Amino acid sequence: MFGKILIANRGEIALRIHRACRELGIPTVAVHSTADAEAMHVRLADESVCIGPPSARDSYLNIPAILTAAAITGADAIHPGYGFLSENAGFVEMVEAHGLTFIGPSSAHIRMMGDKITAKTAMASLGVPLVPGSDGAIADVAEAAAVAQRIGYPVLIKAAAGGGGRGMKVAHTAAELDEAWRVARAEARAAFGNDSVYMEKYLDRPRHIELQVLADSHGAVVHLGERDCSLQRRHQKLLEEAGSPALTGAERDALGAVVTAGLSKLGYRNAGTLEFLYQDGQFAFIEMNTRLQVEHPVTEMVTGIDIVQEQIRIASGQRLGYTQADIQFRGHAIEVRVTAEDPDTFMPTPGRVTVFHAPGGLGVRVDSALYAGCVVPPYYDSMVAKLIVHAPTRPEAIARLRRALAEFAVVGIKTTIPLHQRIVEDPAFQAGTYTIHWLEDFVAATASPSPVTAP
Ligand code: MV4
Repeated sequence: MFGKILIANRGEIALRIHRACRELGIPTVAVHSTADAEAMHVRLADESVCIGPPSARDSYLNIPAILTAAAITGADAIHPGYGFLSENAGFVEMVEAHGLTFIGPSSAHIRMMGDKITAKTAMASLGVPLVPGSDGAIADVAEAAAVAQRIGYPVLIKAAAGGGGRGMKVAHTAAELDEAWRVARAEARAAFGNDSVYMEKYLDRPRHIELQVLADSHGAVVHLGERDCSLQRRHQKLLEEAGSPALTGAERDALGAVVTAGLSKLGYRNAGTLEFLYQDGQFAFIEMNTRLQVEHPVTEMVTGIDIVQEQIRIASGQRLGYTQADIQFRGHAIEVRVTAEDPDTFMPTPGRVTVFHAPGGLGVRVDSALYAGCVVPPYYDSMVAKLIVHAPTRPEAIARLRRALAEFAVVGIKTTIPLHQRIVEDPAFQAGTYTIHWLEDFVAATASPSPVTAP
């Protein structure tokens, strides 16, 4: 097992990783920007190193500074958390070149999944279902027209280097194809420096369902069930559930069997998440994330498995201590992401938190690095807390979420807690019938009007 782990992240996820390390008896090193000198992740870690000024580019993305921090503290492994350097294959290679262990997949698998075309090609060869679409990259608009003709409109042009919704263009008819093609190419080149694009049939009302997997370095792979992440706005998830209200246990088992067999063949290692669109009873793989995800706690609550501890054990070469048959799914879990944003306008609201009271009680978990008196800096992601509830059934989980949201006190900055309170009361949310488009319409219909400014 590792002697010391450097946590290359900040905020709630740095704390989450620290907690896993502590329970495994492993000392931790926090790294931080000058803006985070007083942050909770720095306070709790055994050691801390300042790695640069507030800008993430100069601190949490500063590879030489992070490797130097590992060297001077004698850390032998690095956990990247999510975001920042977590899916940077070049970083993984540098970590390994310095004789350290990256807690995550191989650089080759990160690179393969980072290109959405090679990811899809790999999954197709393993028998994982895909959306009908182009066989790889599309060279020119004539080829785009031919593929669209074959699969039928509407179609979606996506950037190979994209993901998370950037660089996508819909063409509803042949008349719209030329424009969609040109805009998608230009956006892909501008955003990623790579104008490789591919095409898929556009699904008009899917759910976003993802499957969590764990794979050890000896070929054993298990899945930890699915999460339904359909409740998102502008590609930012607001609420996630495990399991999906739309799925049966038999559908989960069938998908899990195909995916785990495929990943074992691929030699994938550590934690991973396969993203699917689910519509009309059909799954279609779209992307794979090779990092720990923000919403991993809902899976932990229903399986009882500490995913971060598992990542650390796997990276140290240990075998999974169980098989798929040992994994049981118990009850229902819901996570809401509390952000430092105005709940109506979504404008960021950094500043000092004067009061912080997290809810508690049976089946309530709060992952947050906030404390009374802390300052939420303006430089980073606005998520400040995750509230996770677990109960035997979905209706009970919703009742627990309502109760916990009412107890949650964050004073000094505006947060999205009032928005979550509105969602919980909505009949469509309670029925669980929503698609990826539901939340955007809900926000438009229920946001309080902005105050009118006098001339
Ligand atoms: C799609 C789609 C419909 N059809 N692909 C957006 C983010 C990226 N990960 C994939 N995305 C989509 N791909 C086909 N063939 C609709 C979306 C999409 C979406 C997907 C998941 C969660 C929220 C979304 C919001 C808008 C569009």
